[in-house]
Amino acid sequence: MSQNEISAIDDPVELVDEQPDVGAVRREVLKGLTAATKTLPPKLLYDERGARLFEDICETDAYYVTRTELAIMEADVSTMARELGPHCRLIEYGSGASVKTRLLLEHLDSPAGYVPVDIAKEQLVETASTLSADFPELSVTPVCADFTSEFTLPDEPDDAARSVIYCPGSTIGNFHPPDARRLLRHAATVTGEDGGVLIGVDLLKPRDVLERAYNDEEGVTAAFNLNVLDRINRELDADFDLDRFRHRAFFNETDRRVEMHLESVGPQRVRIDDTVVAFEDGETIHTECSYKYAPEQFRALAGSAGLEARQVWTDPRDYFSIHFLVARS
Ligand code: AVJ
Repeated sequence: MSQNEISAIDDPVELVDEQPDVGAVRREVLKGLTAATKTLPPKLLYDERGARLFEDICETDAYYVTRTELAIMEADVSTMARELGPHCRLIEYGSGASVKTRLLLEHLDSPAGYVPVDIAKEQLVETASTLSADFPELSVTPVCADFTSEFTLPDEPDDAARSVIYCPGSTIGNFHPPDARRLLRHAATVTGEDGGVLIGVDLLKPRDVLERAYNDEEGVTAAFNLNVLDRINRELDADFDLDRFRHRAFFNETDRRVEMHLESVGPQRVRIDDTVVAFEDGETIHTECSYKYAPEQFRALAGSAGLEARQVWTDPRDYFSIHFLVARS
């Protein structure tokens, strides 16, 4: 799926480029759209435009997630930095704009490197260059990859006391619990006995708050969701009519997740390369799950991956949580 090459970009940072190529995207799109229940993997939402739209979502009034997590970071970053300890190498899964990471990096004692991993290449390169300029002492090694499949991490530098995987934003919520467990177990093997996982997890809360957050009045989330069809039109040879799909997001209480779908307006046929996909009126493409946890549920999930919480931080409303997980003794 990937060409593993190291290319010099803007002077100080070197990109490890394992971004899935168009062939990999095509395979995932066709697999998802020809299945009995149509789905697209949420990672496909993050092309260049999608990554920018997600940043806009974070600015909406309704989307409490980013704002709440940032407030927890602001309140507790010193304690977090102390837990992570001196000479810690930080590996971030789904780094995006790295806003919260800045706060952490500012408070860490002599960090031994920062490895942002993200699938959205343009945003990754730009963020890594800016961070590298703002933290001149810090070695920044961006890796463009799909962290749900095999990818290469740079070796731990000799002066690193430990590696910690940072996974903020409730990115873990995009995974069905068995996949989340696998990801956590893999993270535990990457960081080993001395390392850890600092992870943001969105919490269960009243339905109206959740549904508002994924149906903002400005329509940014709708644009973000619909962009995946536009991206498929642009990157593959496809003819989705964006006016004939509608954004739908709702809380599925049984499965404790917010679901995002694209609903067909009327019956229609869409062509992707040589494949024709038929939609019934009202049929949907399921584009995202965003699981919400009770703190003890997440604790149990981490436990089943061999990790235990050394510390958990929340906000006063208990909307969001940040867990520092270490290998279970
Ligand atoms: C970045 C995956 C955490 O699930 O809340 C925001 C993505 N989707 N609005 C989330 C998202 C719709 C977001 N994550």
